[in-house]
Amino acid sequence: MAPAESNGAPATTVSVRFEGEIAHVRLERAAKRNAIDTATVVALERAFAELPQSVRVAVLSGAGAHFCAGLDLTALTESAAADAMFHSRLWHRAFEHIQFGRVPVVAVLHGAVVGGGLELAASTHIRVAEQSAFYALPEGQRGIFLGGGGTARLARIIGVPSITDMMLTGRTLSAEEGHTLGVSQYLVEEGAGMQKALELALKIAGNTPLTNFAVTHALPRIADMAQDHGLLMEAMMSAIVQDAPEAKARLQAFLDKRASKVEQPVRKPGTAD
Ligand code: 1HE
Repeated sequence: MAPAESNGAPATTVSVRFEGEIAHVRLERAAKRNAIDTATVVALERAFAELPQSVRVAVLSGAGAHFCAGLDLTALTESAAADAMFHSRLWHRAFEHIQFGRVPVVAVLHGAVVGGGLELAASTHIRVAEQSAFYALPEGQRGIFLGGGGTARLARIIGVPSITDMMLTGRTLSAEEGHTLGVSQYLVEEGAGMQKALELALKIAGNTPLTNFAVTHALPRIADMAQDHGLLMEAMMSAIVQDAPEAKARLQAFLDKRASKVEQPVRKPGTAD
C-alpha cells in the first residue's frame, strides 16, 4: 500500500489514504465507536469534496470493532431547535458529497451500523457487510428523529415499513436481515470485507468515468422522476456517455474480440447447455 497521505482532514477523526486510483477514507474514533461529532462530519465532507482528480473510486470504513455508532449524542443534549436543524443540514451537505461526489464509494460495514452510521452507509453506492454487522435506528428510543438523510436515502433502500418498524420498536437487524432488505449488496465472512471492497473498487475504477457518473448521478435521479421525463433523461445521458472516445474504443475492442466477455455463472456438472 502506498504511504499514507493526508488531504488536510484531521487525522484524529477521519483519515484519508491513497492507493493508486483508490482513496481509503476511514472513521478514526474507535474509542467512541466512530460516533460522528461535528469535527468528524466536517472532515467527511472535506475528504469527499477534495478528492484529487487521480482518484476513481473511494472505500469508506470504520476503525475498531464497529463501523459507526451514529451521531455523537453528547452534541444533542444542549442544542436548540434552530441549531439542530442547521446541524442536520450540515450532515446532508456532507453526505451529498458522498452520494453525488466525483467517484463511486464502496462501504465496508461491520459491527454497529446504527443511527447516523446507517444514514452514512446509505449515502454510499456499494455496501459490503461482514457477518458482525448489525443495523438499528435508536433515534426512536432516544426521543429524536432521523437527521442524516435517512428518510430520503434509507427509505429508498429498505423502504418506509422497515424504517417505521426499526424506529417505533427499536428493532435491530442482523447482517443477514439487512442483506435481505438490500442494506448490503455483498455479505462476506468476518474480516473479509476490505478485501472484497478492494476487489469491487478495482472493477469500478476500470469503468469509464462517464459511465460511473451516469450510474451514480443520473440513475437515482431518473428513478425518482416521472417515467416519461426519466426516459428522456436516460436517452440524453446514454448519448453523452457513448460519445466519449474511450467508450468507442471499448466497443471496438469487444467487436475485435480483444475485450473480456460477461462472466457467466458456473454451471453444475450434468446440467444441459
Ligand atoms: C458514544 C456513542 C454515541 C458510543 N455518542 N458516545 N447512536 C446510538 O444511540 C448508539 C449508541 N451506542 C451504542 O448503543 C453502543 O455504544 C454500541 C452498540 C454502538 C457499541 O457498544 P459497546 O459496548 O461496544 O461500546 P460502549 O461501551 O457503549 O461505548 C464506548 C464509548 O463510546 C463510550 O464512551 P466512554 O467515554 O464511556 O468510553 C460511549 O459513551 C461512547 N459512545 N456510541 C456518543 N452515539 C444526524 S441524526 C442521527 C441521529 C443518530 O445517530 S441517533 C443514534 C445515536
